[in-house]
Amino acid sequence: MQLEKYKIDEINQQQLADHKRKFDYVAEGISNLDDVLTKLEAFNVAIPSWALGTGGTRFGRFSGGGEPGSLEEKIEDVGVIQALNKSSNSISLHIPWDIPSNPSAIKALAAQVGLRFDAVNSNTFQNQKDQKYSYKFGSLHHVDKAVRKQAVEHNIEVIKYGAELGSNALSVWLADGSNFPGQLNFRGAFQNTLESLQEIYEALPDDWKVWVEYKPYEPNFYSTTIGDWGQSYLLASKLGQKAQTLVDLGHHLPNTNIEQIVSLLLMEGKLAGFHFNDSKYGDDDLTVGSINPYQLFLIFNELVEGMDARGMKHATDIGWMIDASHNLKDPIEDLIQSVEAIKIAYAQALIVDTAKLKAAQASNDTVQAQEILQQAYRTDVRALVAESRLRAGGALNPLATFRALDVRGNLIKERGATTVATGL
Ligand code: PSV
Ligand code: MN
Ligand code: MN
Repeated sequence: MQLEKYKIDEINQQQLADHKRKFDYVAEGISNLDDVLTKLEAFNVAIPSWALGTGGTRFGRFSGGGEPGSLEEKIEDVGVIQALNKSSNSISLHIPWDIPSNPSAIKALAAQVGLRFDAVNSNTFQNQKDQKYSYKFGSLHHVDKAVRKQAVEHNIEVIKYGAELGSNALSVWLADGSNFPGQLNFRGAFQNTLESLQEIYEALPDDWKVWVEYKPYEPNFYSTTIGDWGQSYLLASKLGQKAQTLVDLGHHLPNTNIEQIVSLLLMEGKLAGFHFNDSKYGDDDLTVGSINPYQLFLIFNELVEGMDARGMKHATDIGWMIDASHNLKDPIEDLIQSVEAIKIAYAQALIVDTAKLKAAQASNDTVQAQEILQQAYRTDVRALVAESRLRAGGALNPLATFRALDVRGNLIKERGATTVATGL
């Protein structure tokens, strides 16, 4: 299904007067209003192909109905999100969960609904049908060269799919690690990983990047071979310019200062981008901004400051992607909420009075520094985000519009109540 613009406009019309009132109120206090609106309009976050079905736990899946049964239908769903929020103009594929059997047809279909392909993700954390060697004891770090070779070849195949789709980054996350002390030689595992990644790196097209994702635990619980940003950074710097570190917000031990990690990776030109989600305990993959929106704001504050300091373009110079998925909400509603939370945090960071903050830092005025950050954080910027969306031709309120147009009901009518999407 495709959402017709006039239907979105009709609903916008009903909300316009209320929106105007809220927008005028907040806009009055924003000195860099035009800049904020332009930047918000340009900002997009990629949607993961694996988040369009109800998923999230290995203990049970409870499909809500109308789930996409094919890659084509997943593209349709992202098209719906994009029509509503005008901030989701790309899709990130996980291969082989979503194999584009005819990449040029898939690329054309995506283009019809205004989408392009973001980073492609390889998968050597599960055995695939008909593969020769098992990944039970890891993939790129494996003690056996033949297993490593198989995993390297898979990554190269993923690059080829990506190149045909017009993507320009390979995202690598490894489950490689150990469950028990003594199981692994840490240096050997690291060096094998480096050697395998070097082979993958060699296969990257000139304008491509490889993003090295880290995670402290799960599925292994004693050690993970790329367990933290230091290990990822070490690999990325040994590999070269095209390799960078990917930060998944859920991949940190509780209370880690993620914004500080982000700041330093940016400083070194090694921040690939993000997998956004939220968590209370570990890699919970909950809706972005649902648990700790202040942390999200602090991360964006470092991003805006650090990217500006390096003369980087916010919208395009790093990868913005959601990696959230769980078993309760309608997946499209969940993604709409996630993108909204990201844009709110971004808008709040854009209105931080950076000159004043620098002065407060220079004079060790801790109280004033906190006041400046919280002044921005406590500003209700939702009408700014809505205005930027209206200017881009989207819905003033994407979630309410999704419900008012009964998109899920229509998808259930079209696809049935029992379809189950591929993914987690
Ligand atoms: C692993 O927990 C991860 O965050 C990686 O990004 C995977 O590719 C993704 O989840 C989907 O399983
Ligand atoms: Mn991730
Ligand atoms: Mn994860």
